[in-house]
This record gives sequence, C-alpha cells and structure tokens, in this order.
Amino acid sequence: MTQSIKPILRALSGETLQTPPIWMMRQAGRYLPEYMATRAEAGDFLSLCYNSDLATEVTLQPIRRYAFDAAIVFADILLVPQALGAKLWFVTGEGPRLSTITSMDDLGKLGSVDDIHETLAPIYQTIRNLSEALPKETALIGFAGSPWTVATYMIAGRGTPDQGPAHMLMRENTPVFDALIERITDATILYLSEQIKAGAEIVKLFDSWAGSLNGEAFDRYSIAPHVKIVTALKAQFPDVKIIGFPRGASEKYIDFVDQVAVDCIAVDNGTNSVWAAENLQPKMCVQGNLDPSLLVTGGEKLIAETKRVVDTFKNGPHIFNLGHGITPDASPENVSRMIEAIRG
Ligand code: 1CP
Repeated sequence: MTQSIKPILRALSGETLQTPPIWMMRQAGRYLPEYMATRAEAGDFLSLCYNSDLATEVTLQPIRRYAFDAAIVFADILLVPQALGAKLWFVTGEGPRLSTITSMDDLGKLGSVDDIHETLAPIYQTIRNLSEALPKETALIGFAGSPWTVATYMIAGRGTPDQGPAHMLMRENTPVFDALIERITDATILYLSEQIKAGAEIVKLFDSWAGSLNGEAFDRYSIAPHVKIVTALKAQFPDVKIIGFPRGASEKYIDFVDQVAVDCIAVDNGTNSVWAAENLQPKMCVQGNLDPSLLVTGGEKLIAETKRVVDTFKNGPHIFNLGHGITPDASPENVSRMIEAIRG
C-alpha cells in the first residue's frame, strides 16, 4: 500500500526514507536551454506564466530531464498583486516593477479579493494540465508568496535589498500596512484553495524576506499570517501538505515550526544543517539546504556537500532541495551530478 504513495508525500507524512525525494527551487528556469527556448516562444516572462500550455511545458522540462520527485507549477509570487489590481511589469536585466501602495487611497484602488480568479484562471488551468501529464510517482506543488514578502514588493514597487520601504510603512502608517497584509492573506487563501481544487497536492509559502523581520514584527507579520493561511487551508483540505519557508529566520525558525502547523520546513543555506537536524527535524519533515552556488562551481565540493546534507538529515523525514533558488549561471550537468550523488 505505501508503495503506491508518492515518495515526497511519504516524507511529508513524517516517514524517514532511505533515499530522500528531490526537487529544486526554481527548477524550471533560465539555467535550462529548453526553458529559454519556450520563454522566447512565449515572448516574455509574464506571457509565459499566463499561457497554460507553455507554462505546463516548462514545468515538465526539469521532470523529463531529471525525474525529480515533484513538479512546481510555473508561475510567480507577484501574480497575486497583479490579480489584486496592481500594475506589474518586468524590466529586462533588472527585475520586477509594480505600482506602489503607500496610502489608504492606493489600497482603495485595488480590487476585491474575490475577483482575483479572473486573472489567475490560467494558473489553475496549468495545474489541471499537469495533474494529467505528470508521471504517477511525481507530486505536484502549488505555491504563493507569503504576505510579508509579497507586501515588500507591493510597497516598494520592486525588489529591495533590505525591504526598507515596507519597514518604513509598517512603522509610520501601521493601519495601511496591516490592511495590506490582511488583503494579501485573504487573497492567498483563495488562490491556494483554487490551486488545491485544481490538483496541487502540496502547497508552499515563500517568505523569502522573513529574515528582515525582528522580534515582535516576525510574530505579527510572518507567523500570524501563516497561521491564518495554514489553518484555513487545513480546515478545507485536511489532506493537503504544506511547506513553509521563512528564509533567513535563523533561530526564529524554532518559533515558526512551533506555531505554524506546516508539514515541512524549508531551510535556507545560511542555516546550519546540523542545528536544523537537532532542532527542527524532530518536529517535522525538513527540506533543504544545499547552497545553490555549488551548482555553478561543481567539482568535488558539490559532491561532498550534497552527501553531507543527505547524511545530516538521514535520521528523520527529509526532502532534498537547495537552500534557495538555482541561479541562471548554474550548469545543468552539475544538477545531474548532484542527483547521482543522492540516488547513486
Ligand atoms: O527571466 C525570467 O525567465 C524570469 C525569472 C523568473 C522565474 C523563472 C522569475 C522572475 N520568476 C520565476 C518563476 C518562479 N518564481 C517560480 C517558478 C517555479 C519554480 O521554482 O521552478 C517560483 C516558485 C518563484 C517564486 C518567487 N518569485 C519568489 C520566492 C522565491 C525566492 O526566490 O525567494 C520571489 C521573491 C519572486 C519574485 C521574482 N520573480 C522573478 C524575479 C527575478 C524575482 C525576484 C525579484 C527581486 O527581488 O529582485
């Protein structure tokens, strides 16, 4: 019976497997020549996200090449702001740009959370396509950005090194900041619910900028919105598995796993894996945490570090992954070498 359950779902249920299941953050992306070809066909990144046939294709590319244990639907965390009515565009070589939210007036111009599905419908279609197309042993992951991380982009209108504009709004206009967090939280619940109905078996919340929230702000703007989202999803879908990723939270990772009822905690590459095995893994499945730069440099160091990560987490439930997304300059051959070192 357990044989028929996908390996990654077994790990997420708390089983310790002999060989950890594997997937990679940003596994569909610019390091793959076939991704670049499909993106060129789509015209640009956002057109690719909203073209269900081409998004299905790029999601499947790393599965064909590497037989990863999970596929993650091709989309972006910034589609939720766009669905809420923010303007979104990408500047080549620079990154995302959005219209900014800094006042109640700006917030008032956004649409209702109930209207997000009109924009996001192609993502649900991509998930339905993937449910049909994936090999039977491969699990399907849906995702969204966590409210704090999404808010940092909506407030600044772009990626920022220290999330300064979001911290400033939090301090100087708390009612607007709180209302924005609540709006994103509610939209995220609706978005992930539809992804699950469309066939996502696992959902991941990316709090990529959690590391810049300190003390009470971490509790209030990372932990609390996660509790609200996870509670709502588990009430509606008791079988769905949820992965949390409070990147950069350092020792606050412990508060996160103690308070948010996720099934798995994704550990960034700044976190010591021995510490994570001792402090986090007894409580739940751990995902992580190879340094993605090793896939650029390769060599003996890549093999040694890959084996060290597997060895460190071998006594509990573990999903092998990177500590952050694979970068465009990584070598596809190094990914094969990493997988060979894990699967033998
Ligand atoms: O040029 C291109 O082709 C665009 C590069 C790219 C890709 C491949 C972007 C722009 N987004 C994506 C896809 C993406 N983004 C996925 C797809 C699934 C997969 O993993 O294969 C996922 C899960 C994301 C999530 C995402 N987008 C995060 C959270 C994870 C993380 O990396 O910390 C964040 C912060 C974003 C915002 C974003 N989208 C793209 C860029 C360049 C950025 C970062 C912007 C910045 O802060 O400067």
